[in-house]
Amino acid sequence: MPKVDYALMYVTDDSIRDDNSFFAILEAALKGGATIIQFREKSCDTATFYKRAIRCKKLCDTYTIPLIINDRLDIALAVDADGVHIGQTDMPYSAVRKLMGDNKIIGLSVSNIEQVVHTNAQSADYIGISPIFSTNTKTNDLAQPLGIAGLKAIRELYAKPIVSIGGINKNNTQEIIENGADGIAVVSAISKAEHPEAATKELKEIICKTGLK
Ligand code: TZP
Ligand code: MG
Repeated sequence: MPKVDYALMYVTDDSIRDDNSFFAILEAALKGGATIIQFREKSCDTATFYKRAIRCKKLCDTYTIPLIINDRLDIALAVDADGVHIGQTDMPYSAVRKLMGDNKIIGLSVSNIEQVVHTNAQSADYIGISPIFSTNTKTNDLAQPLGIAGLKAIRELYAKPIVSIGGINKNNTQEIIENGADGIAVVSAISKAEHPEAATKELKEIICKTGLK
């Protein structure tokens, strides 16, 4: 398993249907210092998903930044992505591992303590606390935000990398890192910023200044 830097994950914004803008923002995130990319599509057809995934992979390779695919194991395999990010209602960890092999990253979203102590999370390469704060970006199936208290409780129980997602911006990043997260995952803080590259740089600076534990 390659060593992965989870400090700043840019999760692509599936509301951006124009490819030029979509890839311009992805490249801005890469230039600004995103350490890992998660490609996430929720409603497009498989052909569109695949086409974008191939382009994401090429672009991430140019910057030597790992690419994770949200939900779709088949797409992750087809484009030789670095890993996959699964949710609680996706295929279980063991089945995903069997298909992906030992050298790929598998991340799992957790929304409560029971899910953290479960073998699926304990076996995964990292977990995503989902959500840490409320957000307008994801409206479907969104659990109660866990907040900083939830992050602290999960940190006590989980030894592997923890990434937090949901409502994260430059004003709450420091607090998240200080309380034990190994990284933040953001959509709108980058995709909706007036200057996505500068916004990424700013988040990265906060993370570096705070210092990962
Ligand atoms: N999963 C939990 S919250 C979320 C996802 C994909 C959306 C996060 O978006 P934002 O804009 O960073 O709050
Ligand atoms: Mg999912």
